[in-house]
Amino acid sequence: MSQLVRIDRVDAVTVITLDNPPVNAFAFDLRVALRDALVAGMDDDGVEALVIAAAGRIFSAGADIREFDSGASSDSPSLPELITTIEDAPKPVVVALHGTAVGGACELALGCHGRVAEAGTKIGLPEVTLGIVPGAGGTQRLPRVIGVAAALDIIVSGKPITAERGRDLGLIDEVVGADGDRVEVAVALAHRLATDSTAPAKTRERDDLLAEAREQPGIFDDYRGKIARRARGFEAPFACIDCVEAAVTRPFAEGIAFERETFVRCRDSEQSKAQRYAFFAERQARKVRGVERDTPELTIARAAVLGCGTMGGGIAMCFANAGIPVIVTESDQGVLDRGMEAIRRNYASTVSKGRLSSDDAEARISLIEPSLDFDQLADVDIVIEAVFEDMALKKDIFGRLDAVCRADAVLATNTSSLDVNEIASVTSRPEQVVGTHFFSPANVMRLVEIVRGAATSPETLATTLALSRRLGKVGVVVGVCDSFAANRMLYPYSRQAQFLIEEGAFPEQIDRVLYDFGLPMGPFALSDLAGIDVGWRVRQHREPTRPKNLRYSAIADRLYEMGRYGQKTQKGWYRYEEGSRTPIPDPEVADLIVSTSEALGIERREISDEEILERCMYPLINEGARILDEGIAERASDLDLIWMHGFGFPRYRGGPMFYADSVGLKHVYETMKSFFEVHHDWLEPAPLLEHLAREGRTFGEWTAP
Ligand code: T1G
Repeated sequence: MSQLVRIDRVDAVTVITLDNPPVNAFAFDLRVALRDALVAGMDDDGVEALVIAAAGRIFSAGADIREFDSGASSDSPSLPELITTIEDAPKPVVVALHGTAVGGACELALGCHGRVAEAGTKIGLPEVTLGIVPGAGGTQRLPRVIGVAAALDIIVSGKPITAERGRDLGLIDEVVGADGDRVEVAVALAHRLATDSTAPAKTRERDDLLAEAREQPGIFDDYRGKIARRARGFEAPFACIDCVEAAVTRPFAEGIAFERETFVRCRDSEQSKAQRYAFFAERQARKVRGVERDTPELTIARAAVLGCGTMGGGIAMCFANAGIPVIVTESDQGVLDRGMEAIRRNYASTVSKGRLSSDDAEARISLIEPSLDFDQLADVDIVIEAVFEDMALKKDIFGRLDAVCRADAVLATNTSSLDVNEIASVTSRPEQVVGTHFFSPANVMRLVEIVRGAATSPETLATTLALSRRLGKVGVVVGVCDSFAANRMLYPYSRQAQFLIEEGAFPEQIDRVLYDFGLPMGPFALSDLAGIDVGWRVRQHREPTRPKNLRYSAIADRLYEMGRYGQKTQKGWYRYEEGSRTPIPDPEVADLIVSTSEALGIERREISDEEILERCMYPLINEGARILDEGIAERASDLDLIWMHGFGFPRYRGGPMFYADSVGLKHVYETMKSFFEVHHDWLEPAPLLEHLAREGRTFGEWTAP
């Protein structure tokens, strides 16, 4: 028998233990081994029932995603075939779940005649996050077991439930406490089912919980309406609803055929390729040059955040949300009180949306300790400085931190653009200094741009990467350069957007194009949200180093001088009604734009949506190529994660670099070349882009030398 499964006998029950590290993914070989073990058990007269369990940290992560591109995931015995074999078995089959059981693993459990799970086991169908629908009967069997409404929530959100919730819903027969033995309990259940005179119940034959939904056919359109905003642009969530609807409106055999057809269509779609790429990109980002699996890391039991402004407050909430006590300091009581008030308001709004209980909110707030006492930082494991973006101020603070903090503490800065090496140079421990650039709102956006200084040690990086995961963030390591990777790619994007309005477009046209492309908002609405005054201050700060041959559009400066700071003043690129965030085009801005063109001697022209998309996207991609060439980022997928988790770039497009590969680098290069010939500016094609385009290669294939 294959090494991938172990067979044991407990009295008359065969126990099949899956063992395919690291996550017991149902790759072809494991499927064959499981099939053979099942057949052997079925054919053995001495066996009255079977239990399927698994070795390792988790039960199983489901189908092997890497087999999708090769099509091996459909090779026989496929998962659907295995599950039908189990469901139709003449002897009861009971599953014993632990850790995590998702995707095909949850579907396998649904085909079993009994389900036991360890307390806390995560059970779910995350396929939608990969741009697919469950493809092994999940959309047909889950509603039959727990009802349509609960099944829709699990399948369309992709979020797992706990074993305890599963028991309450009727999915799990028995939950085993920490002191119990899941296999023992499963064997006992299997024996009981075997001694029961009736044949094992087939999930597919259950219909009772579908009846209710048949009475309310409108629930599916209601559900489509309910998710329309958050699932905008994604195909899979709606395909999932179609499949569950088929479970209600069609006989099982037709429903399962519809699910299969839908699964194959989604699996082969560009969206799913992008979302699978994003899944593996998130795993790749944890593999950083010089940081090994066994690189020691500092455990963060106590943290501190310097500055309780918008960013500092949000970062403190991240620690509290992860259950880590955090001190948040300020130099002024009034500022500290306002910062803490903002944190309380933030939690109150989450509670009011039903996303957090007020007890949990109180528990988290109690983990945040406001303080004016700098010396209190003497005993924390990490300090994240989040004060105003000024080098002199940051250097002063890091000098003081170096004196006060424990020798092994990590000193991090939330700077979004300043030289981390220069900040580290004022300390005696530059190897423990690192950039941790959070994105606003810090308690929501999942990206942490981890800036590796010249002296930052592998231990400090390992500590910061592990901490990012604990905070529920995606940590991406980049090197030191002006504005690192995220903002450095943002500049050419927003620059070209501003030049396009000088040449003939208006903010609302450009924002519509980028919004329809899938971004949460266009560059002008984003600028109004971030604050035109903030952009003005950054420009003032950068002015001394701005290359004189690189002019920038002065319209934003005019808006600043007119006191139009954006949403905060209800006037920016757009105007806003009192209490509303809906941008309304403002004739005063349109006039300013037209008069600016005249003043610059620019004859305004019709600009197509296609040119707008390319003129904004391609310079951003081009800058990404420069960043890779300079070794500031290790791989293109890291830049894609930065854009997906930092700026809300649509996951179904895989990020700007993956998008460029899907468009074709030859086209991106040729287009950049034509832009450069016309507009010059910051548009010269990057050498790496030219090189890959000439060789017909992709950013995805490129690896750092
Ligand atoms: N297939 C292939 N490789 C996988 C995998 C999978 N399903 N899941 C994880 N890996 C790899 C991962 O790339 C990493 O590799 C290592 O395992 C450890 O993973 C028919 C069609 C289960 C919550 O969407 O969400 O079933 O980087 O670091 O943090 O309907 O892995 O070490 O080389 O993430 O402990 C649906 C995907 C599949 C779950 C564990 N399943 N996995 O998290 O470990 S589609 C999923 C996860 C399906 C059926 C359909 C997580 C995890 P490497 P890790 P972790």
